Amino acid sequence: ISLENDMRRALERDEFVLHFQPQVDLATGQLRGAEALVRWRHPERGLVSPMHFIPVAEESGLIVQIGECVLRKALAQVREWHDQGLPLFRVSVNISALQFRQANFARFIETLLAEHGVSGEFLELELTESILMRDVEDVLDTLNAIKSLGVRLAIDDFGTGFSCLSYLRRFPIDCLKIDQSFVRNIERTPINQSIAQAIVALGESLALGVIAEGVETLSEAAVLKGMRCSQAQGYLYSTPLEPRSFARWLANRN
Ligand code: G
Ligand code: G
Ligand code: MN
Ligand code: NA
Repeated sequence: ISLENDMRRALERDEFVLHFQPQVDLATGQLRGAEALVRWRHPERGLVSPMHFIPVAEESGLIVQIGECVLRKALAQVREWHDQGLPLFRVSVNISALQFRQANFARFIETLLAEHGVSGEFLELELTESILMRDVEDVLDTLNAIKSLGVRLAIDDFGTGFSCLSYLRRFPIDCLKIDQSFVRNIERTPINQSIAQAIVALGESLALGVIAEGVETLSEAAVLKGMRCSQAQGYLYSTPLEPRSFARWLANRN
């Protein structure tokens, strides 16, 4: 059985689950949001990483259905956490190019928010630079329509794509995510320090939030804090957690 057919069946059998990784304020350590990361709870192979199926899902087009399933689950989880009285925070969802380019993508987001009774301010979409670089006028329309719902827009893996920075002027972006390759060993890697510093400065001057990804050590966090990078995400704070562990993680910190 091909991986593609296996994934179709997984959608029918509801085998995709979300884990959530905390995003914290670097200065105070307070929770600021959570990134939703999909996993496949495979009946024989156990928990399968998205690295092993997202590329095939993108090639086959199945990423559209998987991405819809991820958005539904993320919003259902926000609803559930709200109902359980957890402190409110935003959930970030990774969006693939094919998914973003679906006709009426913004309308789809609007419908999902309404269905789950979740306000747009509790959702952030993580887009890659490659999504933004094609069909600029269409992209701009979609971004504006999404923004009008109150949803936040972040650029994932910032600095790794082939972008021209001028798109930051035109597109209603809220946040840059410093790719983890620039964060790794930043305390003893001058080039990474220079790049991260440049992204923080760019964020400051354009009034964008900046979050460092893949922060693993206290020394990496200290350097980023020294640069006045505002937020961080990474194993130093927590790995991605299943929802119940996430709630426990949050309870233990407050
Ligand atoms: O979660 P990590 O744990 O292994 O994720 C690996 C890769 O898969 C990352 O590049 C991440 O952005 C991507 N990824 C994780 N969840 C999703 C998702 O729901 N949709 C898309 N398109 N990519 C995802
Ligand atoms: O492409 P994107 O940035 O969405 O992917 C996030 C990926 O990074 C996921 O695979 C997630 O599990 C992983 N990740 C999150 N925090 C860390 C970290 O501190 N170190 C490493 N090596 N990976 C991390
Ligand atoms: Mn991401
Ligand atoms: Na990233």
